[in-house]
Amino acid sequence: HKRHKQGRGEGKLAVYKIIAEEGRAKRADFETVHGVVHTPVFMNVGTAAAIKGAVSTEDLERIGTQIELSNTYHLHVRPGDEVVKKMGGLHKFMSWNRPILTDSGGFQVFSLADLRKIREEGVTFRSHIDGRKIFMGPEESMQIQSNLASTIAMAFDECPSSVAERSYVEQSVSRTARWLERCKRKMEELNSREDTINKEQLLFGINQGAIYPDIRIDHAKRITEMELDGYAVGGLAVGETHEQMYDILDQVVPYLPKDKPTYLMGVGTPANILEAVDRGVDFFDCVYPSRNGRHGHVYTRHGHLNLFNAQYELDQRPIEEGCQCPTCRRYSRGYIRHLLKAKEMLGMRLCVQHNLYFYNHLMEDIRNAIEQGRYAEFKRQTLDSMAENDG
Ligand code: PRF
Ligand code: ZN
Repeated sequence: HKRHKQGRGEGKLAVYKIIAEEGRAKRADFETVHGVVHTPVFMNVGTAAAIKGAVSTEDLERIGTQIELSNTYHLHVRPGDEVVKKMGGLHKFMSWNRPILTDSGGFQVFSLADLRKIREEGVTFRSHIDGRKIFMGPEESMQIQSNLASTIAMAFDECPSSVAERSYVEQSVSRTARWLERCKRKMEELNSREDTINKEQLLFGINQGAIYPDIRIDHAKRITEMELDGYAVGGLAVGETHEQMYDILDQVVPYLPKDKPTYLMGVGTPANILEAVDRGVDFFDCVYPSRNGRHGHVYTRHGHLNLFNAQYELDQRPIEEGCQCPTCRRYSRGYIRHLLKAKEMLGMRLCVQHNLYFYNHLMEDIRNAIEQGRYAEFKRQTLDSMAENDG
């Protein structure tokens, strides 16, 4: 099934090949028009077509980033998706030629914008930049993502609060399911247009249902029938406990197609990722490594450090002994602490680079462990070791 059938045209490249399995954990290769993604993978977050912390796309290549994630909402507000289209699409605009996934805007509208109204047609909100009134529905989101020309577009969804009442979640999820049908139709139309930059743009559906397993399972069955290119679990890591999140994954992932990518949106800590891989997830994204890095908070296999702490003033060791990232190959904890305290941009940049490398490298170790059938052991050891200094 090399080329998935589309409404019109000759179909698009989306080959998902499982290389190894251990329990529910999958090690797969996902081939797209912009290259292969080896999963499990952590997507590096560049919300507004930039990794915060002054990390360039050249840096990303150097630290082993396979796929970058940007946001429909942010790029629509600034500089405008029409501008990105005229600049040749997001890949050319950012000078990044590996895969890009764009989130649909749904989640960002609910979490960032001044939300006005959700109706069957879509959502009306005010931009967090200039207060301008904007309407976005499934068709608008697909149009914007088509203009951006990402490798993978996400469906336009609503992410209800983790504490939303059952009756609200039921009607929200059925609307999200109807929105998905509109997304699919619109995407097929856009992919068949002459002036579309990426005519092989893929569409991932998003499972919702808060913490109600039966609503989630019904929705998962419904969207699986739509034969999309991949499936995400949304609406998690939004205030529920980690145990509740793992429990939902245990119950829902088995209803999503095993022979397609599974993406857990907005997750998470290294421990969350290790647990979710064990439950069949193979795509992740999260702002933690970049956001924490900007605050001098860095990850190591023996727990995290805060480089603002006085104990690192005269520390000549790298952030992590043996780390092969561009930061650790060259700079000491003491020097980076000085940069951070002096508010030199380089301090943030060095921390963010290390953290992204840490996540990318953790994923590489995860992939190797699954291939070698020692994932259970790897997960246990890594969790134990990372907890050492994290109390
Ligand atoms: N929907 C979308 N993007 C998201 C989420 C979601 O539910 C989440 C939830 N963790 C993060 N990003 N479209
Ligand atoms: Zn490092």
